[in-house]
Amino acid sequence: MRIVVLTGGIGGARFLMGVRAHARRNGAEVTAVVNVGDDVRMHGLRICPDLDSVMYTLGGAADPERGWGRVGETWAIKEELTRYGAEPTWFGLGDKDIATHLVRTTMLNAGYPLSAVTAALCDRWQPGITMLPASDDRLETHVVADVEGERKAIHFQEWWVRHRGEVPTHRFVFVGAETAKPAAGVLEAISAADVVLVAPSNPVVSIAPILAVQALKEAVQNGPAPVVGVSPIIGGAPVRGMADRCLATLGAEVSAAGVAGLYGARREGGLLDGWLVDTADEATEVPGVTTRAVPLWMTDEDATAAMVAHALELAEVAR
Ligand code: GDP
Ligand code: FO1
Ligand code: CA
Repeated sequence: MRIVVLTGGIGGARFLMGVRAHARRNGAEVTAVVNVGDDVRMHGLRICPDLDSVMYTLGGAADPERGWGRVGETWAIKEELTRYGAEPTWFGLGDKDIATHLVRTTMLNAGYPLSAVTAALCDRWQPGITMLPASDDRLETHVVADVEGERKAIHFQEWWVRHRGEVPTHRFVFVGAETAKPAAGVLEAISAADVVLVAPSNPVVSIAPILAVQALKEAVQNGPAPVVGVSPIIGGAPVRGMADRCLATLGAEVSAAGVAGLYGARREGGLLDGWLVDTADEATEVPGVTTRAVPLWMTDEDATAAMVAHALELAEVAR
């Protein structure tokens, strides 16, 4: 069996731990198509937060408290940069993490596509799945917000890390999406998939930028595999992070039904055949989508693998 997962960073990485556990028990192959909208260049380095969250988590090297970056990190370079007054001082790059960005940036500067660079980095971390960036082309999430009384478009990282999303926010723009193509291997993975899972990632800034790559979205919508999503919202709130702010900006309800409404039913031109919600949201109904309620707290790998088994079962039913 071939499983493709559309995913963002921390929430998606936890979900992938369960997908990998399930796949190991059942002999399945897993490909993650990872958001690149959060990517940013800082101090001359290319940083890919969602790819790194997935790679470090599956490689057993992620910091479990922060959720991003490396466990056992040190911050000597950040302190030195601060002493130089080198901007941006609001973004924390750890020493160990910087090694990843150095290798990545050197390879990108030498002309390798991000997909090849990601594969090279994964040679070290052995995530046990194939990791593909959604696109090898530039695709960056920018946020139109009022900052100190002035409306402007700022990079997603500036909106989230510098302003904690606490500025009047108007919309999200995926810069480059019109021309970005799916990365090498993405369309092949989708057309060979037996099932496509949408991780319980942020629908607005993790999954939407992936689907903003038109050919990728169409491959999922028109492909042979059933598509099952997992709700990141439980009982009307995100488990962690900024999804509530993002959904409010779009005018969408912060609920399992609200997120499914954004994705839409595949048979009505949207994305989903099936939608997994938490037992707290049992009453959720989504027109045109087969919905099932099971526990969705990713407390450990076994609980998450059980979620994945439910998602795969639902894919059969919703097919
Ligand atoms: P990011 O890119 O690092 O922000 O991570 P993702 O976009 O992949 O995932 C963020 C989402 O994961 C948030 O909206 C959370 O609500 C969701 N999430 C985190 N932990 C859990 C969990 O245990 N269960 C569910 N259902 N969602 C979760
Ligand atoms: N998140 C923060 O809240 N503060 C930081 O200084 C920060 C630095 C950082 C560096 C590398 C990296 O891969 C991620 C980093 N993050 C940081 C996390 C990141 O901003 C977001 O959580 C994700 O982009 C959302 O998916
Ligand atoms: Ca993200």
